[in-house]
Amino acid sequence: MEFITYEQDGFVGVVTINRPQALNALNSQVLEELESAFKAINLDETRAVVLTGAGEKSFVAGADIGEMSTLTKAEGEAFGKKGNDVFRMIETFPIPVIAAVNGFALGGGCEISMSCDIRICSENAVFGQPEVGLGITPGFGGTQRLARLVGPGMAKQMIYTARNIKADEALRIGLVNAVYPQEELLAAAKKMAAGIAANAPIAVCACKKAINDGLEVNMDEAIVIEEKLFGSCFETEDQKAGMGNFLEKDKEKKLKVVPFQNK
Ligand code: CO8
Repeated sequence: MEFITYEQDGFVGVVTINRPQALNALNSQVLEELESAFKAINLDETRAVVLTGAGEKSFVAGADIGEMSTLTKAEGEAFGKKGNDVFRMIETFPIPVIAAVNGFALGGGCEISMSCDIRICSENAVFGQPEVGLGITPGFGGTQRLARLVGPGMAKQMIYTARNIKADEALRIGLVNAVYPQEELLAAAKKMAAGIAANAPIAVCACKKAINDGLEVNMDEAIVIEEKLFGSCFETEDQKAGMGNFLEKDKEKKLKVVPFQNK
């Protein structure tokens, strides 16, 4: 692949968008390679993924403006669908994905971070949806995910004004969970991912599915989704080992981590 690198670090996979000469802007090729990179992740060996951008300046500076500049209405819609399909695949990826936002996260960059489960960022990170200044709407899920994450009032303000916000404001409005010095960001993301990976993988995947699916339906349906996923954890090796260790009162024993059973 030309624009995506992948590194396996224990149970953690690190996907890096590597097009620093264009501040990691997303063109069609980057989107296709991202899709391939995620589809190639071995879920027997990987329990959490970190998504980041190459360099110290930019996570992703948006969709590629040069590529978009000459699109027709139909081509614009198709480009939006391509991005939406890839981002939805990340959002529904069976294991947690942490965005380590290491600089600009504008337009499609903010949008791809929002398709991840968790966002942490560097002190120099800048978030924004500048699309209305370019004569378009956010087209990779920004109108939907930003409103769900920070509430419709703040999302509308950010989108209508096209004003960028810095890391401290992103933290204040709940767009990111934590801010780190640039040099500590990737290590912090990997540490969080490794912490997730040390927990029972079947249960972690079920939690992701329960939260994601539950947010799309009303509470009566949502709690049924949780009940079914809760039930699906029983009789698994993780559940037997996890509860067995507790009942044995063996403080030395960690939760036994076993390969996925329920993919
Ligand atoms: N697309 C293409 N190239 C880009 C992009 C981009 N989004 N961002 C930066 N680049 C390129 C620049 O053209 C430049 O290339 P070159 O060196 O060949 O001239 C290189 O990256 C470095 O950029 P700058 O010289 O501009 O660097 P600065 O430090 O001066 O500025 C900024 C950094 C502020 C990030 C600036 O580059 C910028 O404003 N970039 C555009 C940000 C933006 O508007 N992003 C949103 C794009 S729209 C979008 O994402 C919509 C998503 C939904 C699409 C739906 C499809 C229908």
